Amino acid sequence: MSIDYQETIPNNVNLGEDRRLQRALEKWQPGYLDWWRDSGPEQSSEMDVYLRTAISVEAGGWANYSHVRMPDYRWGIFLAPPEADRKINFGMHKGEPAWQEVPGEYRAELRRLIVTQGDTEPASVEQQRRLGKTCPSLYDLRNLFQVNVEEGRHLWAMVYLLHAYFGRDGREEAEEMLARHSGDPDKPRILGAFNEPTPEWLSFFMFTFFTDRDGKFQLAALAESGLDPLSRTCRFMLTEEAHHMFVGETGVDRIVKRTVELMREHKTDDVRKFGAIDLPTLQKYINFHYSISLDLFGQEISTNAANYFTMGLKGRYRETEIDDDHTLTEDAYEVPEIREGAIVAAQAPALTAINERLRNDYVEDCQRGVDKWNRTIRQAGVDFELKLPHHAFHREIGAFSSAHASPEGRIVDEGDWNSNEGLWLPSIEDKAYVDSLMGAVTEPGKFANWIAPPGKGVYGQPLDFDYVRFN
Ligand code: BYC
Repeated sequence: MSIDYQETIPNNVNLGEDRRLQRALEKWQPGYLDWWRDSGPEQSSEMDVYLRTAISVEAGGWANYSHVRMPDYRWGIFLAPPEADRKINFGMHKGEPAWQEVPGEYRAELRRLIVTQGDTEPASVEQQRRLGKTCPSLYDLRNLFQVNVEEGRHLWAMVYLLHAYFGRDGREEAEEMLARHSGDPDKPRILGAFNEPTPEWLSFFMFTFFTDRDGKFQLAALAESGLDPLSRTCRFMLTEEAHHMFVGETGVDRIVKRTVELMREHKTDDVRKFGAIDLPTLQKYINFHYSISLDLFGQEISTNAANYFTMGLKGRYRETEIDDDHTLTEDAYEVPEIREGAIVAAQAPALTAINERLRNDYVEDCQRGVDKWNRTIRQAGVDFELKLPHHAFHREIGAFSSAHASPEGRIVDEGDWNSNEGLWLPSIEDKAYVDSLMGAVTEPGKFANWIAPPGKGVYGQPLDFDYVRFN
């Protein structure tokens, strides 16, 4: 079904046939647009940006590219096509038909999951608000805006579910989405990582690599949901999410490439002299963004997660491909613990360890990206390896939150932590240095000195294409 962009709210959910819902969403829309103006990408309202807009949800149909005047971007509601006779694939309702309405007994849990998911979307736009001013190229500026408009659309996706399935409470929650703000001391965003600033582009690339990847895994787990509209929404969101992680992975890779190029050219590790970001600094940024993203998976042992699973609301990553009974009532899973100052593996009921399992799937996926960056380093003949720090490092949620650990996973005391923190995480000087490199590069085909150009342009366009037109 192709999407009608003449409608006030483009959609493929037959919104026109549900006047009440349509009116409720049209009432929410001006508040959203105000929020975008006040909290979305700064000074973007005069720009025409080469954006991908979904025109249908069928394969290929969501990839339609053209220059769009930023404030005229049309955020719509798009669900992946329904799957005939879809069943619930896990938990106590396994084998029953998927729900087309919210079961009354699971209303509170579903609302909470949807609100938590929805809250992250506008949060990330707020975090990235000022990056446009210091873009390393027009290509990157365009990618930033693409990510931003899609996060805005993901908010619409969750707000649609709240309005369509949760009545008055849902409408109130939708209002709250625009009332909380990233880093606001009085009304912060719900999850920790979404209150951290994204002040410059190195942080942006790390965020889209590590934190958007949490999005991939959480959305994949929600795509397994017994609530069919939630599953269909998340399936379509995942197609968009892939681009965000591409931006992160290739962004960091291009920085690495430029760094090792300068290291070779000048036969030195100290590339700061040449205006690039040295590998030890990149390692510190990895340590930070990876560890705060690990926290987003919740505690290792979680009754919330066990309940969501048993109720059929949130599954595991690629649930149907896992070879077990999908109820997990008898199974065990390994979880880490700190015992007598050492990290040990303990067995826990698999049901309560659902968060840990999803985190482990995430870790594996992160490692694949880090391996690619290391390949770029090796190809330049440089002897250095970027590493994911140990999962105990710099954690605020779960078993490790009560202790300090080194990136290698050694439990350390407060004094040790304090004297090493600046070596393990970006120090004030590191941040100031990275900040000092940022400055807008807006000539088509030109790139900032600290980052290599990408291998190719967007959708077959050349690198010197005018991806953003300033009016
Ligand atoms: N920060 O039982 P536990 C994305 C709370 S990213 C603050 O382990 P649970 C995106 C927790 O709420 C994906 N609080 O929790 C990326 C609970 O509170 P109560 C977002 C935290 O429920 C980039 C308590 O601690 N989607 O899409 O099993 C750009 C006990 O914890 C945190 C989702 O997260 C934290 N990090 O797991 C744009 C999916 N962690 O009950 C977008 C929906 C835990 O004591 N959310 N707490 O009041 C969920 O599935 C779950 O809420 C969580 C937490 C996995 C996050």
